[in-house]
Amino acid sequence: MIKKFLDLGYQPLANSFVTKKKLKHRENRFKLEVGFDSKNYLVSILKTVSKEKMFNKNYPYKSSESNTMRKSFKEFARIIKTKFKPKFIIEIGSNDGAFIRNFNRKIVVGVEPCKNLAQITKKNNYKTYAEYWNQKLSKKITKNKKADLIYSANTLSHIENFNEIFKAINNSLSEKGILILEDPSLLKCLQNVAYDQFYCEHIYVFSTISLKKILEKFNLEIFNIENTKTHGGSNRYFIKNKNNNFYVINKNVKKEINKELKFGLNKLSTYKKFTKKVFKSKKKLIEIFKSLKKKNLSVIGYGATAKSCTVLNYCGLNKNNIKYFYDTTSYKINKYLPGSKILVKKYKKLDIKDIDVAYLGAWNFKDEIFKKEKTFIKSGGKFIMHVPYPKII
Ligand code: JHZ
Repeated sequence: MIKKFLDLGYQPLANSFVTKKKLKHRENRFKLEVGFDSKNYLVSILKTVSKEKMFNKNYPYKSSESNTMRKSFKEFARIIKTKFKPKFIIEIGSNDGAFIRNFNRKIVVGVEPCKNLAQITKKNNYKTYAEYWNQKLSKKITKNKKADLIYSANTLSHIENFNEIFKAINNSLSEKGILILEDPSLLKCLQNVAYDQFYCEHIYVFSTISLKKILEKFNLEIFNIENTKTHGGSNRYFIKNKNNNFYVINKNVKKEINKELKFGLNKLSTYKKFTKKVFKSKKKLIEIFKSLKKKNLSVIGYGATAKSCTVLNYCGLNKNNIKYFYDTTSYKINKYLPGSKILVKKYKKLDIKDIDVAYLGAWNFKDEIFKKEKTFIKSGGKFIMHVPYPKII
């Protein structure tokens, strides 16, 4: 039984950036509500949007856009090569190739339904299937050779049909093959009051206890787990078929489960407490923007993220609060953020002569961004962060 615990209002599709021509058109909106399934411990949005509406040839998000992610994928690829020595890898959701580009073209295959992104890796001569991952595709890819390793980062939380996904994964793994999933951690999301992890694309935010239950249905189990810093705190799950006795279960798994149970991720009351914190966060953020307006300060946004879409629309912030956003992604530039209709401009180094305060939409890249903007900070420039609670820093 799924119980709703959070209502984030009517939201546009988080990555549907609006062109100038369509500024006056009505946008597609959907009710963004989040619920907890007390039987499976799964947190999900209650109304989903069809995958074709979100992941198509106009998908703007590129994993390679940040130094942090490029480095993280490179480092993990190095570890994979030394630790697992895979001869055949499949990546589900290969995006613009930030992960697969670290491997020899002969041993890796990408699956990416957003054709504009698949085009990038194809151009770089990486075998890429511009299709949605499913059983039919998995059979085609592994007709001659099963995969030693399937990797998927920030993708499984976007796919609704577990049955199709995990059956396809089971079809594709070799006897000793493993699956590695990397997705935002529900524990971190709650600890950070990062309610902006909920938007149309994030159907689920997984905990270990929920993922474990899903995997059991497909005879799969987690044999190791690592906490990573990416996207505000993620988990990297190392998964195997129960018949694969090549790996032993690391005690990290039990540790993580205990941490989650101690926090109460198995109880509805925990999510209700989170909701109260979200209300407070919203109130405080609105207050901050009001006070900046009173002082007549020049406020812009930094990083036109999907996450910002949730925050801006939930808190009712618009171009009266934030003059424009800076972003480095070419596809987003000169378009408007969905719902709030704030213009996205081509990134320029922040200059105290023009800007007093920047709202950090890409708060998950705080360290990278603060390093880049150290001159602005030294000259007295400020940032607004809304996690773990709204403040000016
Ligand atoms: P970032 C997307 O979410 C969507 P978003 C998706 N659903 C998902 O799960 C995560 O990614 C993984 C810009 N930027 O990564 C680039 C700068 O302008 O937080 C990006 O537009 N300057 C698949 O959109 C945005 O910020 C910079 O210096 O919430 C970051 O988006 C840096 C570092 C980033 O993901």
